[in-house]
Amino acid sequence: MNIKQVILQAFHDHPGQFISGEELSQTCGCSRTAVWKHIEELRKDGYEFEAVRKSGYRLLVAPDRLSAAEITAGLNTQRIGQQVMAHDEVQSTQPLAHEAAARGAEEGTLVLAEQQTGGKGRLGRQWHSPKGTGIWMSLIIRPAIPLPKTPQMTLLTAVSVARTIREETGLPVKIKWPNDIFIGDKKVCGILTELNAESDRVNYLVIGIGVNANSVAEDFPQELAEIATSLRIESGEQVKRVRFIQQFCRFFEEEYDYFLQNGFERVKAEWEANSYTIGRWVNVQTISQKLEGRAIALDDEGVLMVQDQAGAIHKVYSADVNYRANP
Ligand code: BTX
Repeated sequence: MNIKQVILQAFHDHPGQFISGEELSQTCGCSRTAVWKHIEELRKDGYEFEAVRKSGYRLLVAPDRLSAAEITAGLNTQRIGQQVMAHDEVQSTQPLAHEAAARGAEEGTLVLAEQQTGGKGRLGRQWHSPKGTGIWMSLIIRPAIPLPKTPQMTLLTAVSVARTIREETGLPVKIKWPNDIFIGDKKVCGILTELNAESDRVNYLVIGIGVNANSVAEDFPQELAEIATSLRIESGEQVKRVRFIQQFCRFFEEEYDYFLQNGFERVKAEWEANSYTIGRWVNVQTISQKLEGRAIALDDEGVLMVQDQAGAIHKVYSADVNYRANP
């Protein structure tokens, strides 16, 4: 942690309280003048402090800015989110995360940006990522799991995002197989999992997560107006993005550690309990096949099972799924 991070951590540990310059200088291991300089820098970053002679400093307002210091201060995890690379504007956080992972970035590293000019969806699609309104981030993980199990990480991520949204906003979210989070019939979050592997060994995964947090209706281009929504539009309230990310990291780590030790069963149960897909009639389009039927469950590996009208059960590994009226 750098000095700014240590100072923010101290204020986080003492919410609403004054901390003396002397105490801060001891905690940071630097002079009181250095503490003062860092406080001034934090002020320029948008933090507001009250300074009272003899009492010290008190943090009044922290900006909703996605900085490494802000996210790591008060983060309650062992490794997820402990390293943060925060950018203002990038094309996409995904290639940056791949580069960082290839250079040896630790598991749990987050790469995020206030704006993406070329945000990526699946299959070459685009992800609309305007400035300051959303959470556009890529998480690096290095699970020791066989390749066929890697799609389970997308489902694990979806379950963790869904829980974060539910607990932070109280909104009723549903997961659409495999990677979208919906509120009502509109998409509020998309997940893009990319893999780097050799023969049967996973080197790392980069999980891209895009959450429309504080977008208002005018932030969406016309083609998204009918299909996209944001947490703010749905709840009427501004989302504290830093807190949202911290909570996501906590839930993800909890779910991930449990998964590494005990397997997929819990994720499967939570996914099914929050599913938009299970029980619905769907049109499935895979690379080689078109299929109509009812989505009935996930199998033990996380593969979607669809039963056609003749009663045959098909396993769907990777596909686009559209919803249709009951026959
Ligand atoms: P997807 O292919 O399932 O969804 C992309 C489709 O969703 C688009 O074709 C469009 O119809 C719609 N869409 C585009 N932008 C939005 C939006 N902001 N809200 C709702 N719907 C939208 C989903 O792919 C995976 C998205 C991952 C995004 C993250 S952000 C951080 C990371 N960096 C990056 O470039 N991508 C990931």
